[in-house]
Amino acid sequence: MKRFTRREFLDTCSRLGLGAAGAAALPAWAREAAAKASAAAGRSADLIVRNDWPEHWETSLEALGRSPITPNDLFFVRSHFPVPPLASESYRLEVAGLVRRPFKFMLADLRSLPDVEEAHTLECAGNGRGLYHLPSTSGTQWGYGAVGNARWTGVKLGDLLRDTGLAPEAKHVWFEAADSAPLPGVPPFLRSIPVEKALDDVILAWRMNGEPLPRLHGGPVRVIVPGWYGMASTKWVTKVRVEATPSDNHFMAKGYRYAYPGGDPAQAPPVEELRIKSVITSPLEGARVPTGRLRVAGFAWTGHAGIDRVEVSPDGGGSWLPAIFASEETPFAWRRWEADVTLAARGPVTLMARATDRTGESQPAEAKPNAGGYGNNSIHRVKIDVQG
Ligand SMILES: Nc1nc2c(c(=O)[nH]1)N[C@H]1C(S)=C(S)[C@@H](COP(=O)(O)O)O[C@H]1N2
Ligand SMILES: [Mo]
Repeated sequence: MKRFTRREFLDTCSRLGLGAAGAAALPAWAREAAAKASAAAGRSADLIVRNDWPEHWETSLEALGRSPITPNDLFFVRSHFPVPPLASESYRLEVAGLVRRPFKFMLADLRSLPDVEEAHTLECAGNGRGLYHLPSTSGTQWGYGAVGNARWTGVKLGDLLRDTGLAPEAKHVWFEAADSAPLPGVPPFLRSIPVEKALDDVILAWRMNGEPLPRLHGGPVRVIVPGWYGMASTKWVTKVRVEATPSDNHFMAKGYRYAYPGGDPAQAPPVEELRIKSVITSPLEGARVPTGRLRVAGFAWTGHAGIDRVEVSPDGGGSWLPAIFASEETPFAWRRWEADVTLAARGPVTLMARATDRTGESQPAEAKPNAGGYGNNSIHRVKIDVQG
């Protein structure tokens, strides 16, 4: 097992906000988890490591472009704390709070219920943070690949809640998880969603792309909140707590808010639904291509509105032509699109892709920067070089 050098150890502690004093107090299980994570030498070379531990791993655009379903070992990872030790055999999911019949489910109980398998796109709210222009934003400087699309298998949370029954005052569903900061004093990751969303399409998933849910992605069981940014999809969920009010946890009240410069922080709107967005996965930045016809391809995704169209510009926004969809439409899964452009002249070219949803909302040329660096859905520009 890899040993932490003192330097790595202190770096990790400072990233966790623990300070040097914290390092000495780090419990053995956390040190072990850290060593295991570092030993993840099997990690695919297509993952860009933005932070080693806790894991902030991003998928390269080239890898994303290979298939509409992102394979598990290429799927981006974003954890606030170390992966918790949570065994399938002893796993329990408690459903409590404003329910008529509180219950503790074992994994086998969950698996015996009718299941669904649905492809949903998961995007970190901070995806694209590193691409915002000034003012600079703190947090992991993600590029384009803190997003992926997987098939999630599990039970509909609504089915479970209809079984346990809801009290009339039930308005919000809180998700407690098994992960925690290695030291006391740091709030746990705890988010809630409105009960209407919980009853509608939320999945408690134990399989990802047909395999048991990997621990890095929240195994044995995680929440998938379709159409919302990734922070809503609690990994390692251990308790579903039905309450009358939303959670006032740090990650609800302070984190994940669109705090625009000059705005009142108390009024900052919460980060919830995915914004309409598209990326170009081919060609890649810096590609050298011959004159003539070029296939441009990528993905587009959004929240409840659904995608209406994608347009591609072969000349930095001077003209736009429609892309065609190359994958089926299912709710909250991205769609692959393609367009053939003709490049007549040699020289540098800026390709652009712009998606529009069914309410008519299009991607902005530049998304409005906000203190947390959330929701960057600026139009993707790819500079290529057309050669003879
Ligand atoms: N318990 C728990 N759930 C969590 C997180 C976390 O740190 N702890 N991170 C959230 C965030 S910010 C994102 S973007 C997604 C990332 O899921 P992934 O690592 O499977 O890609 O998980 C969410 N669920
Ligand atoms: Mo995230």
